[in-house]
Amino acid sequence: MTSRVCEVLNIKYPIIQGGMAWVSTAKLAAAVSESGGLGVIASGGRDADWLRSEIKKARKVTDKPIGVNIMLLSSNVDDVVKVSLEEKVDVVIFGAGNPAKYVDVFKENGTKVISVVASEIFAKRMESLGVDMIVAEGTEAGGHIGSVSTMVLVPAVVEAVSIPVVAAGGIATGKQIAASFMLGAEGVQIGTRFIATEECEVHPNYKEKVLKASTRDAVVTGRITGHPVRVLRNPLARELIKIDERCGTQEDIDKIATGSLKAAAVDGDLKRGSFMAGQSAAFAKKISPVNELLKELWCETIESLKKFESVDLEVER
Ligand code: TUI
Repeated sequence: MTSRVCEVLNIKYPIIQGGMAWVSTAKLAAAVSESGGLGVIASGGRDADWLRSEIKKARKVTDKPIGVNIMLLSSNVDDVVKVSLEEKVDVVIFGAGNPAKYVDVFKENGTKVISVVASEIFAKRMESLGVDMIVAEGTEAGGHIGSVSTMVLVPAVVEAVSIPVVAAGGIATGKQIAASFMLGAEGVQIGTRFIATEECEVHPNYKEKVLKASTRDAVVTGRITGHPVRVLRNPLARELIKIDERCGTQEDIDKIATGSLKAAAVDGDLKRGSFMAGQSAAFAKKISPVNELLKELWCETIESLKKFESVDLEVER
C-alpha cells in the first residue's frame, strides 16, 4: 500500500513520529527513520547547538529522511530555522503557530514543509502558503492542544484541502491507523506511543507513567493561558488544574511549571515533572524496540483494513 505521504516524504510506512519537546532526540528519530517511518527531532526547549549536534548524530545512524519539529511558541525559532536550513534536514514540521514567514525559504532549500493545525480554517491558510502536507492534530494529543477531537478534525481538514492530510492525536494502534485512513487521512503522526520504546531516551519514570496510564489519566492543564497542555496526572497536574479552577494567572503557572518538562524527561521527577502525553498512553502496554513497534503497527493496520474484504460491500439501490 502506498500513499502520497510515503511518496512525498520518501518513506516506507506513512507513520510520522511526533516531535515531542525533551523526548524526541536523535536516537529515537534515527531508529524510526531507519525502521521505515519518518523520525523527527524536537527542537522545542533546546538551543540551536543541541539541535545541530542531534541532526548530525541521526545522520550517522541512518541515511533515510529525518525531520525537525519547530515549535513556534519558542523564543529561538529563528536560530532553529537557521540550523535546520544549514543542516538541510529533509522535512520540517511546524507546530503551535503560523509558519508563514518560513515556508518559502525551506521550499527553496528543497525541504518538505508540514504544518500542524487544530482547525480546518487554519489548514486552508497553510495550503495557500504552499506547505506540502497538513498534520490535523486532535485534542486527544499530548502537550499543547487544540479543542476539536481527531474524529471530527481529520475529515473536516480532508474536506477543506487537497494536499495530503496526516491524522494525529490519540493514535497508538493499527486499528486507529486504519480508522484514520477511513477518515481520509493518508498517514498518521504518533507521539506518545514512541515514549514507550527502547530507543526513547527519557527517564524510566516517564515510560512507566505512560505504561500505567488509562484513558482518563491524560488531563488538560493551563486552560486559563489560552495554550492548554495535556499531561499525565500527578501532583503538578493537580496544582495546575486548581489554578485553572480558581482562574489564577500565568504567573501562578510559571511559578510551578517552568522547567517542568525537563524535570519529567531528564530527572523523572514524579511530583514536579510535566509528563506530557496523549490519551493514547492507555494503549502503550510494553516497552518495544522501535523497529518491532512499527512492524506491529503496520501489520495491525493491514489486518484491520483486510477485515472489510470479507464484508459484502454491495449497496442496495
Ligand atoms: O505543538 C504542539 N504540541 C506541543 S508543543 C509543546 S512544548 C510546550 N512546552 C510548554 C508549554 C507549551 C508547549 C508541547 N506540545 N502540537 C502542535 C499543535 N499546533 N497543536 C495545536 C497547534 C496549533 C494551534 C493553533 C497550530 C496553529 C494554531 O493556530 C495558529 C494561528 O495563528 O491561528
